[in-house]
Amino acid sequence: MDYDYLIKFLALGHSGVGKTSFLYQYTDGIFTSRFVSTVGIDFRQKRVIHKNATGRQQRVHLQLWDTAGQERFRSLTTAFYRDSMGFLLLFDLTNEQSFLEVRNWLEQLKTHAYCEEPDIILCGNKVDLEDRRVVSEEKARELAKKHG
Ligand SMILES: Nc1nc2c(ncn2[C@@H]2O[C@H](COP(=O)(O)OP(=O)(O)OP(=O)(O)O)[C@@H](O)[C@H]2O)c(=O)[nH]1
Ligand SMILES: [Mg+2]
Repeated sequence: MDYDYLIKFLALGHSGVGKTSFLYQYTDGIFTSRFVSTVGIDFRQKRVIHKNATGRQQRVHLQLWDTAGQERFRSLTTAFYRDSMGFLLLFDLTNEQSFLEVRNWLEQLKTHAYCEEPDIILCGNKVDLEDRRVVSEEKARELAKKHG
């Protein structure tokens, strides 16, 4: 174990919102426009150095779980929620339905996560598609605030 902290995050959200793309971009700096829907579950890793308040450097190993958004994999993917320390809940800014479904994903999380109020980051993806955007920053902030 050559790290100080192991942090496990899990990405979830409607199929096609860009979970795999988001994680791949973060770990490898690569984007592809081809859509290969995730089958079941997958994971990526990344090392980061975090400087704490006293200036000491800490080696953080990130384990990023990538779940399939498709309904048919639901029972498989929710089994991984319990081991996650935090969640990235994604929706697509150009897809109203993916935004409306955020509420359902939150319900799933509350049922299967390690606690009733897990740490969740709500993320509106595909911000580059400006002319197709249907979810405003205001609406997204409102929803995030409402659910804490
Ligand atoms: N323009 C644009 N396209 C994106 C972005 N993120 C993802 N995409 C595209 O959206 C499609 C779906 O992306 P994925 O990352 O495979 O979606 P996913 O959420 O992992 O889907 P599932 O695995 O089925 O749950 C692909 O064609 C991506 O290229 C983005 O930020 N901008
Ligand atoms: Mg995927």
